[in-house]
Amino acid sequence: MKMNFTRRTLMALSVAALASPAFAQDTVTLRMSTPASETDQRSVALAEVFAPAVAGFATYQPHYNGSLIAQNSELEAIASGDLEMSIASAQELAQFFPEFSIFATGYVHQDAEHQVAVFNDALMDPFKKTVEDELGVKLLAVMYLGRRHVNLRQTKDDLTVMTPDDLAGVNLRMPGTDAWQFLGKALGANPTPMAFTEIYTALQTGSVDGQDNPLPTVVDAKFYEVTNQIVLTSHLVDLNYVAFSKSVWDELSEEQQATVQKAAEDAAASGRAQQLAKEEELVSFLQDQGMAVYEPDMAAFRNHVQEQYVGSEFAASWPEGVLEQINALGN
Ligand code: KDO
Repeated sequence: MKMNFTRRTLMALSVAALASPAFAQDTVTLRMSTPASETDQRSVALAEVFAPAVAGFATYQPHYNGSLIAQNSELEAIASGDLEMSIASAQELAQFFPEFSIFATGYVHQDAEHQVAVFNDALMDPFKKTVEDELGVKLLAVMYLGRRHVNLRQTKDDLTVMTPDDLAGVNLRMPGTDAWQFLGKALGANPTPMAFTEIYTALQTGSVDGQDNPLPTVVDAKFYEVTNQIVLTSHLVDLNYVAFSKSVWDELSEEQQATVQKAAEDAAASGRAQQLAKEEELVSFLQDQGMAVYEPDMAAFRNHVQEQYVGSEFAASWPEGVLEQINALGN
């Protein structure tokens, strides 16, 4: 599905948000919507670290499993004043600002530390400013989702995936925005757009062959119950941003703003540590569940994915020199 947001739409949405219904009394209600579950480490970190830190002036009200706002519509909801917070993806931001696709591109971020270095570097300032000015959303911190891998229903005996060619004709569920679909194609698969909350049933019934997500998500969402193998492609070291309503931010005192900023950073750091630990320990858990977990020809995947981006409409939207700056912040 191609979503045609224009900058004019954004202006209208941001003006609507100025009414700021979050401030009904002297405490602010922070509704947060995510497709993630309550037990996802990003959700846990926000509930256990962010919420108590802001409790003096704000009530954190999380909504999980896409129950309040549909996946990839959260930023629009914040812009129009229907939501105060979300865990936003770069792919969702790329719907409004195509240049964000650089952070959603396969094999660009190297690891969690690299993500933090990129987010805190001056190269991010114009990206953050655009989102703030044009969408009325502040990106407070970067959360670590993890290394995305290909997770399939087929047994390894039926299909062993060593190179992108082996994924030809495989119906791989990817989230429903253009940047995600492009990545699915770049992997060599046949990407199928679908909301996160529909994946389990789609895998169970066989309406898709597989999906891609980090190991902690495969376990949290119990995808291992309805799949047989994980190909450790590490094709995207995935991130999310703690997104916060600018109109709510503007009504906070300077001290409250500093508290919110620190709370978001602390929550992101806590969630990152938990997620990294889980990634380490889950290979053996998944093997114990009978899953085949193996590494493909990494060079073949990396080269193929990178080749697809060269000359693409996404790469054309990247500000000059930013890819080099991102690479320079890595190892
Ligand atoms: C997914 O839909 O596969 C994805 O992993 C995409 C992420 O950007 C993020 O939205 C995530 O789902 C949800 O938070 C559920 O974990």
